[in-house]
Amino acid sequence: MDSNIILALDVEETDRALRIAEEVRGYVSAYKVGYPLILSEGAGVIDRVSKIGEVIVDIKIADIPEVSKSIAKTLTSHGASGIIVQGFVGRDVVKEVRKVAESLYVVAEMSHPGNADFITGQSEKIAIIAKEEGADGIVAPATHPERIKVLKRISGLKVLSPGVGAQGGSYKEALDSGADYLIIGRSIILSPDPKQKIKELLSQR
Ligand code: OMP
Repeated sequence: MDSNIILALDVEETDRALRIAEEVRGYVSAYKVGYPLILSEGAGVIDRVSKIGEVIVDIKIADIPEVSKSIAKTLTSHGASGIIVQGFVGRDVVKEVRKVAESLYVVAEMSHPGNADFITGQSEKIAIIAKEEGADGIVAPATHPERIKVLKRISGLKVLSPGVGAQGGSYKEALDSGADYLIIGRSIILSPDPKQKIKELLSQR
């Protein structure tokens, strides 16, 4: 099935992650694996999830360029087909990670309220850097759909948008504002029937 949902596998146990991933196989475009799972179970969990479907690894890389590149290389060797890097750390970091990531996504603006403390004022600059450095997409918030529109126009890149459901954002509004993919975790994972929940979301398209 053609799906625009990226499932955030924010759980701490491999068995649970694999069970959910199998359950919704074919109904999501990719799985996002991040700190909760990798820190609990090790990077080998990326290899295991990647046998079920495409994996975007999200540890929001934000180190100096050389270290960031090394981290991205290791994640790619474990089967990450996409990698998320923080944009606020600057162009040189994005450039280095680009060299080793299959697909690269740059966080331009975040979905939580604290984003406004530092990132909001810089996000348009980050979107331009993402475009100029050849990223495949940016991350922009479904909690502020109007920002999806602006950041997509500025970058011309695909937008991956988190914040639907548990954080208050709307699937339909994010989509209508230009999001290409919706990154969704809790409202699917904690649902009694994750596959049904995904079907309900997709039916709003
Ligand atoms: P739920 O709020 O449970 O749907 O999860 C959202 C997912 O998107 C989590 O895995 C977050 O780490 C991620 N995320 C955000 O929530 N906000 C952001 O600004 C960026 C991300 C991300 O980069 O994926």
